[in-house]
Amino acid sequence: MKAKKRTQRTQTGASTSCATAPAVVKEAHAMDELRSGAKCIVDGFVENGAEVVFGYPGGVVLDIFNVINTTNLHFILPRHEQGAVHAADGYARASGKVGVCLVTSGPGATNTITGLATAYMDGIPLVCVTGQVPLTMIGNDAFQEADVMGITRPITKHNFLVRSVDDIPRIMAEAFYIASTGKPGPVVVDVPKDVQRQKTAARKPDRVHIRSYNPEIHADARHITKLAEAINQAQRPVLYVGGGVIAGNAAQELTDLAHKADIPVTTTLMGLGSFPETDPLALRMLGMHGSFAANMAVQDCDLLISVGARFDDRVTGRVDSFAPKATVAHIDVDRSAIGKCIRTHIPVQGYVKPVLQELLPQVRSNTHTPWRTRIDAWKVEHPAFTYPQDSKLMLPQFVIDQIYQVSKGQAIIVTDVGQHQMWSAHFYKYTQPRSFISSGGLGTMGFGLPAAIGAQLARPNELVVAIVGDGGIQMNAQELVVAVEHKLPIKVMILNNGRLGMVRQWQEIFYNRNYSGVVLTRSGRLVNERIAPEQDVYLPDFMKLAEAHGANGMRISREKDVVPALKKVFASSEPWVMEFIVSPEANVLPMGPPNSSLSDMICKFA
Ligand SMILES: Cc1ncc(C[n+]2csc(CCOP(=O)(O)OP(=O)(O)O)c2C)c(N)n1
Repeated sequence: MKAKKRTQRTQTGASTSCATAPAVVKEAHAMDELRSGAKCIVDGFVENGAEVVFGYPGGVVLDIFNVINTTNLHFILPRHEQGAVHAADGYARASGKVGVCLVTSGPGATNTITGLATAYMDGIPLVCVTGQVPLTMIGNDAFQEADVMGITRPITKHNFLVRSVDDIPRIMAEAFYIASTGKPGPVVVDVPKDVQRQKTAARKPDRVHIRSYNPEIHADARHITKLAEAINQAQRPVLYVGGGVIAGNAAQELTDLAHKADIPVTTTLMGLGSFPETDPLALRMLGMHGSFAANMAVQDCDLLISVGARFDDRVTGRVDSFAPKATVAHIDVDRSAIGKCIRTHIPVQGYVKPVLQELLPQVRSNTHTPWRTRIDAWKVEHPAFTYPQDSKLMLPQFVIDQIYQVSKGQAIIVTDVGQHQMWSAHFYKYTQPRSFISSGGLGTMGFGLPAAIGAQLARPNELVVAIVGDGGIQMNAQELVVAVEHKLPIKVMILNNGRLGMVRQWQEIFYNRNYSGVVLTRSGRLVNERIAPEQDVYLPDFMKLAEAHGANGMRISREKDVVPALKKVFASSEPWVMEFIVSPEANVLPMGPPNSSLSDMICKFA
């Protein structure tokens, strides 16, 4: 192939040349035989460290599928491309490695969109190879053609349209590099069918160099010193920690800093597990459904140190009244996140791990006894987290509490989106990074089951528990068969309240109980405001669904059966679906009404 010089602008701001360095091609010619583009893609997965590929076939990727089974790659066939991306995402979150998926053009590619956007919002490294119609047919409305570059541009860190087979080894290396460096994110490689069939002698370059994309970021030492001085002087400091600490493998350094300088720590949903929630310094989660102590501490602190968090609106509420007394410091690898939502007084751009390592020796060993005493009083005033003890119906919070007790806090919890997600954050205490996996930024229902499959593949010897709602599980329930096929012993816990619970909660509070479009009963209407657990009016029948997919099932509606059932299922090496019939009217508390100040949170309903 003759290498054509073409330069394209990327979302990363990088300007990448799609031409292969002639020297590389020539050298390879001399040494090795030619490979097809399809083979280069599959080899590219292996050469760049992938072990598991989640893929779904179709016309324009048949050449790739023809060679993928000649490698040692562990190939998994999810039953929907959305499932493939979420599974790759769960694998990436649980392992810290790049998740990989492979899909066909047109509908195969468009089915990945929600998964890519989910990964993009949470900064998860993925490489997604999409087949494309032949180069000559692009733009002709060819069969199964979709403008993957156009569609994925705003929801990926970068995307490539491969125009020359000679570029594939280099582009594959660049895709993995871009996905995993700086703030991680998903990268799409769109490969036309004719390019897959052409031959090349090109090989993976020794090193990746992308003009205008330089993720080798070294924080300014003066900014770190300024932050250390602020920490040494602060009377009421708080560490506000996000998923960046987990992505940056900096949980130990963060914990060391908190202990050395005696700084209370609150985490975002994505930051759960970055600091042990059992530690006396833990304030637990902050924000809309955060703990009273965490939110009050943020509102009253004189120094707020954000580490790998992005001041999301679910955290800040009204930004003009967020942390009003604080000097704000922000450590983040992503420069664009600093100062985006909130005025930052001490910006530190850099990878959190080396920044914290450099910061630590400059920080004095300290105690903040009056501040800790005030915080302890908030913890007593509204303990994090509680639920009513006098409910007639089984409460979902109780079930999660028991999951925590029986698993001894050692499970990897993967959630879907809704009330159960927040309760999983409240009633399970996380002490290890990568032990809580959830779609935070996009809030994607349907994420939980496939992500749990990915997590179990990444961590085969650990207990993986998917906590899902009866609504969200129906969005990707087909993936259950994958767990059975690959003997993945995931435990799926469906908290069945017969409602789209989180939406019902908002309708109860903000729409005068007009329960519109949220009831998941046989009639689709509210038969009885408080459905008795024995009344089997919910559809689908999740036990039959489990059976149809070859999984074990168990339905539980009495509190006294929960612990023995959990013990049995956690000891099993098979996949299980457990359905808990829970109160349809439980609410997630505390709750900050949207766009209100953190100070105005509701801790109890009248
Ligand atoms: C794909 C998608 N569609 C819609 C929503 C809006 N939404 C957020 S929570 C929720 C209800 C979830 O219900 P369920 O899965 O039963 O969980 P629960 O809240 O009852 O725990 C909905 C519809 C969403 N987050 N994602």
